[in-house]
Amino acid sequence: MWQILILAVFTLGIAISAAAGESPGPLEIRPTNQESLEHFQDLRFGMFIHWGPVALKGTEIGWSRGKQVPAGEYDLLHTQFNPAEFDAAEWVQIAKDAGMKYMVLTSKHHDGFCLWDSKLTDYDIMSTPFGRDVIAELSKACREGGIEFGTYYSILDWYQPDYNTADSQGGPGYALPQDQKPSMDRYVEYMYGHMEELLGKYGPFNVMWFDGEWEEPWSRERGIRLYNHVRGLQPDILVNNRVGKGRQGMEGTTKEGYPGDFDTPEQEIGAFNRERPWETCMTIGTQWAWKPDDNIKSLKECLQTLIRTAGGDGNLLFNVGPMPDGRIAPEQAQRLRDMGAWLAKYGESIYATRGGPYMPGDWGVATCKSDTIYVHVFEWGQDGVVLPPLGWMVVSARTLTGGPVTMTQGADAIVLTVPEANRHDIDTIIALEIDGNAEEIAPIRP
Ligand code: JFZ
Repeated sequence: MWQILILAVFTLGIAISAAAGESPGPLEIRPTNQESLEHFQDLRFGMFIHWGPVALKGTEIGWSRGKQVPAGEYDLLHTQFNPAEFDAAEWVQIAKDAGMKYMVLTSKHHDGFCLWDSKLTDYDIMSTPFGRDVIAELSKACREGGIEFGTYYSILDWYQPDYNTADSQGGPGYALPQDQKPSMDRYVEYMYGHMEELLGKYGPFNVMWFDGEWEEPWSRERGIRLYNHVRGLQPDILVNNRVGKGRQGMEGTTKEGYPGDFDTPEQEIGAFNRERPWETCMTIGTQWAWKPDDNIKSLKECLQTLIRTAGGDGNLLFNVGPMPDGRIAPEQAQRLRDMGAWLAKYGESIYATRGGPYMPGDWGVATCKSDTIYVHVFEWGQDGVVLPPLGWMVVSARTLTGGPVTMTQGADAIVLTVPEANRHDIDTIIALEIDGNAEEIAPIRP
């Protein structure tokens, strides 16, 4: 009995100190919600959106502040931001037409501007001539349209004077009162307040996608606490690895002992990895935010990026930067619809598949689902595609993309050929049915 009493007092003590925001005891990272993670992996393809008043300038979001656009000018762009053509249902429709299953919007980028009605700052969408809550409208449209919704949130904030770094420039007229020193603790409270607003008013989200963790004021401890805090607000949410200090380089893998449910390679396709979930984020053009006359990737590059990502067992978060008038540029929307038209035909070889068992190469990639392996061929060899044996019998072979396939299987190799007339410039897909579970075959290097 007395043990229970001691335990109760002890637990209460922890609860009180945690509620008071005191530094808690040992820093344990809450375990990942596996169900959420597996569901997320099945989605495979999402829309990333970088947007804010900077679209008026056509320069990069956050990074152009104090560079191409003087900070004083950048920080006042919101006073002219009036994207009258913004239609959340239209964005959701474009995502759906593209075959995307989720959406992640910048709620706050490095420039500190908030795209929702925040009670904690005036530097938000309600202080623009537009005056409509973008996160409210988009989260609602996503819910109605069957698209999962999450937000990007930058930890670093070059606007808030409390975010205390050498890079912090503060906004004009937003300096701290004379008697106040910048306080990272106070800034963290502000961020926690934002998490409560975002998840409380617009949630649930599928993902909280953090960024801007690399500067000096952020620490391993602060990252773990923020991860646990967000998971406490919504236990089934996923949080990317940029919440903590464990992300390594542009390949975006995570160091042992740091928080984050998935890795975040940026502007490159992640390496084949079935142990650790990952999501590549990549721009459709050359900039995250809207850039007039930007070079848009070809349909072939867009689709092969998605297929290569799936073949490595990752997700693709593909970015568009809407225009200052609120519309997604017609040429970007069209490219996305063309991707969707391909997915409408061949989506079974992408959604809810796992990468492998054949590892990616110049020849192409493989994806698989239960007893089927989808061989995606990009480049044909002299003798067709020559693959190592699987340890299982191939029961049947057919193309998804049309025409016959010839298959021979022996002790050393499986050889696949498709007549030249039936090969496709973007992807020729051959489905192999085997007499076992392809998802359980250890990766094979062709
Ligand atoms: C980050 C952001 O800075 C970028 O604007 C975008 O939101 C992307 C998804 O994530 O990307 C980075 C981060 C750091 C560097 C470059 C890009 N860096 O340090 O050079």
